[in-house]
Amino acid sequence: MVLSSSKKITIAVEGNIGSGKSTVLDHLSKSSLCDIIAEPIESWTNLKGDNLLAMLYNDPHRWGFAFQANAQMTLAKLHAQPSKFPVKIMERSIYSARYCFVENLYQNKILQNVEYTILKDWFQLLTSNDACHLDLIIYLRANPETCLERIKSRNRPEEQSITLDYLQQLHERHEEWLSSEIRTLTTPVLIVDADQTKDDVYAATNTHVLNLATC
Ligand code: TTP
Repeated sequence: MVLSSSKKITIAVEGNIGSGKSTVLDHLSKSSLCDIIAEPIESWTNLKGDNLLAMLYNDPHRWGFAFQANAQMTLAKLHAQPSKFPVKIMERSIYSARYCFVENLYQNKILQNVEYTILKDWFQLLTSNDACHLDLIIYLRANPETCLERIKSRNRPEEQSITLDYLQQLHERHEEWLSSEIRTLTTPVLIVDADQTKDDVYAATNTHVLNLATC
């Protein structure tokens, strides 16, 4: 990819729950060239006093639509946030909320047809202009077993009920969306083996991001 020096670029770091996105973002935040936009998880665990993330896991049929509507909106706001740095790096994007989480809830019949249609229509509207444009997706591809281990060791209270089966499903959704063999996506994707050590993951992402930031 060739970029003029004044062109700003936006990268999304994607991957299953527990694949290590926050760790990679923390590491990239040490570069003075990158503006790091963390996932708005606080606004999901404390939405004017309600913990929507916990409500989702406790009763997905009741709260799946509300959670995904809110996730879509909060992520769209982060896409629209301007950056002073050459590279803006987002944890997740409106696209993984749509193509991984909404899709998975629908395939499991947790979202009803009408809820799925409404979420898709909002998604079309929110992504119809350039505000949600991505120049690169970094896909941290990890085995669902690795993700489960990391989720258990970080021990987020809302995520106690996450099963290996759920992570395998989400892994499939990420693969369908991002894997080079099956994807229809036009945004370039850098696939990083996220089962490696942290240092190897950092090395694989760093070189790429810094090359883009300085070219
Ligand atoms: P992730 O976005 O995967 O964030 P993470 O902190 O688990 O990432 P990592 O370990 O790689 O640093 O998920 C945060 C929580 O939000 C998780 O419980 C899944 C949930 N979630 C949804 O249910 N639907 C969504 O659309 C999104 C974006 C997240």
